[in-house]
Amino acid sequence: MPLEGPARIVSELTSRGYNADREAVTLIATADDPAGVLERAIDAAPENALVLRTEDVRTVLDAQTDTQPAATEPTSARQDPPVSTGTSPDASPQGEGSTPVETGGSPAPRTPLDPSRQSIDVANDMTGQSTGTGEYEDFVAVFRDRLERLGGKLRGRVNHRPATAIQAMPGGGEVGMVGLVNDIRSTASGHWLIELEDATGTFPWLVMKDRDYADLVDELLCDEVLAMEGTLSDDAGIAFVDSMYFPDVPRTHQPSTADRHVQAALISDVHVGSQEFMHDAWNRFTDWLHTEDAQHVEYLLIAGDMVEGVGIYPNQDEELDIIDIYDQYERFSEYLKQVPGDLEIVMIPGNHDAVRLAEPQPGFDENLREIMTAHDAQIVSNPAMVTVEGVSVLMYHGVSLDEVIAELPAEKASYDDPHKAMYHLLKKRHVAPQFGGHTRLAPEEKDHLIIDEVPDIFHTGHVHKLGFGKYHNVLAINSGCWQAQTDFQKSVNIDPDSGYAPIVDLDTLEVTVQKFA
Ligand code: D5M
Ligand code: FE
Ligand code: ZN
Repeated sequence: MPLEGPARIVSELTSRGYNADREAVTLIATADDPAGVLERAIDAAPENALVLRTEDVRTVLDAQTDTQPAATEPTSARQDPPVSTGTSPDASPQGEGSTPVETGGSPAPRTPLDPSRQSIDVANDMTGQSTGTGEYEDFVAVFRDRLERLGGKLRGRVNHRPATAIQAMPGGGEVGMVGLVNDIRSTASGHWLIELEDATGTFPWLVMKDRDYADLVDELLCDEVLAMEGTLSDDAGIAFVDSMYFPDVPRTHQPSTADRHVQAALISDVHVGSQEFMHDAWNRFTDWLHTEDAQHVEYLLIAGDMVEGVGIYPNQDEELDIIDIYDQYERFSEYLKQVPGDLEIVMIPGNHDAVRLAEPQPGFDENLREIMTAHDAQIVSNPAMVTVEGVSVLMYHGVSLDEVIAELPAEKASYDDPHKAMYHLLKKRHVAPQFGGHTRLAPEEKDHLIIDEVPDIFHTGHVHKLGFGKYHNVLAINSGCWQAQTDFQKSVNIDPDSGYAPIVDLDTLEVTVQKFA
């Protein structure tokens, strides 16, 4: 049985019912005869063992050294490349393995990480904190909270009054208001009528088509919070907009960075269980993580859609490789085991995962966590603010991006430039401003979808396109996927970016992209 690369070794062990110590895998991978060592280590392992231990492998390697006096180097320091390149029909959990991982001049394995230097803090995980009952009052409460908190970022910038006070003012004066966008309509003469709502009532604002702010109207979404200033008409029935203000990220935002050279891999949309899941690319990715090239990658952040799920879209079952949702998570967990054990992993759910669809989505329940215990990943809500060595990363799956892309003109937001759609969410300081379209929102006492603190990195997925860029110094990354084009995506011309891993330097916020497909 030819074996090449740690990922293949993990897969082989898994298919025989073993988990393995990370170091055990490295030792096997760097041995002269990985397949033989693996066989003998399994023989050496205690009967009924669930985990293949480093000691088991060492026993085998020591025995070998005894009979081969020429091998004087300590085994763990040996950097001989594993040489086999063949294929193995049962090497991966998928039961295939026909694409050999590149072995030409195999890179050296990485050295174990120092866990005392790693740190992760989660600020706003709402798992277990859901208060909403779906009643009308909850909707009122969540919008009141949104207006209060996002309005708070605007009230110091305009001389504002409540809608009812404006309604009572005489015509002709200057006026300001902070409110939620309730309605956007074009008038017969091509101007724009925007109705703002606050806790007291509504007031109509007119943006003239040839004024400065007219080119911002096409990026407004219902239910976002903004402020307007302008002049009341003579009859005081309407205000003419002179300026518009968004909660936005200050241009002066200075991101925090890690104080050592350390990297995070930001991925999403693994879609295990789909016939289109790209296991070969995943195997190459996890093999790479075991190499010296990936020595500085100490974190793996996964922004939702771990599995393909069931019943997500009509006729989705025709493209399922695994039809049981729990079996999908079991398989996902096997793939996750291929990731070096000393990487810290954080995961949030997406719309294909087995949690409620409405956002915010709590982290996986106990049953699912039980399935995914092997790696001790941190499982948090969608969205969540995760601080990695001082760098705050807002993780959000990204369902609202479909809506932003559908509503805004192509030059402002498109599938080809998903990060530009993310810029608008940052500007609105809300991950899912528009209520009631594709994006399902769960009413809660508090609006968990507000971007309260400015993140240093904003990480989303969902649209299966890779794109990144900076908005007011915030790094926005949409991370592609591990699923090839589905029939649906073909029918609507979505050409996914599959098998890429964007890697962020946490000390500089520079991005490099590794391609595995
Ligand atoms: O989403 C992947 C992307 O494809 C995202 O932009 C939504 C879109 N998509 C995929 N399938 C459908 C169907 N059936 N209807 C509407 N939009 C779809 P993902 O969450 O991975 O499915
Ligand atoms: Fe997805
Ligand atoms: Zn999705």
